[in-house]
Amino acid sequence: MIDQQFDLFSDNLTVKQLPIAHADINYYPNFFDINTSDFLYQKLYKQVKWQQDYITLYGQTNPIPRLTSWYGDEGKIYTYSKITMQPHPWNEPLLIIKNKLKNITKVNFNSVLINLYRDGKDSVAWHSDDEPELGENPVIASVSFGETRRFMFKPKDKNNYGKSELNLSHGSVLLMAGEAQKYWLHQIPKTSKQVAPRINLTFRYIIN
Ligand SMILES: O=C(O)CCC(=O)C(=O)O
Repeated sequence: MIDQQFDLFSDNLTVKQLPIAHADINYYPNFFDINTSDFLYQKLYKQVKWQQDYITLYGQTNPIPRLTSWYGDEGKIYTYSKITMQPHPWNEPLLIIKNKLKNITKVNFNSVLINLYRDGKDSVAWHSDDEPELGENPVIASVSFGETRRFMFKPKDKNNYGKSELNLSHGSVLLMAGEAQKYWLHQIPKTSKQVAPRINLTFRYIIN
């Protein structure tokens, strides 16, 4: 990873660039300080309207291995894996995060998908965030609170490039841009280790 250090609006932010082809991936390990991260984790854990969704594959319906929720501007509906989500209105902790993200992105995000990984059995399988409502080459800001979990990338074209991974820690932001969603898949694998819960928020811009 390539390290840089610079000041943004008096924050002394460290940013690491992940050198993977066709993608613009930047990781900010301490985007939120520890006290703010603890505060936001608690608020989100209690206030988010968590739901359990189900997925049907080959005629079998199973719960997806995490709880989720979708917040955003009115009318910003999101569909993935045949699950359609209607937005809840923004709440206070989400607006704090969304506003601070403006320091590193030029995007006024209009929605956010929130995941709660309750323990090591919770995960998200290989996928890319390439749904049509996100447009071409979306900018996605992925914010993590709670337990550190492995985040892995692999190329869609198996003949090209190798896998890449990093650990997403409490208070961090991973910014995915460029052609990241076109060329790469990502996942949070399960772990057999005893791990505490983790909340992840992926801020998005729905174009329609
Ligand atoms: O939890 C994460 O870091 C990734 C979440 C993710 O990939 C998604 O919600 O699409």
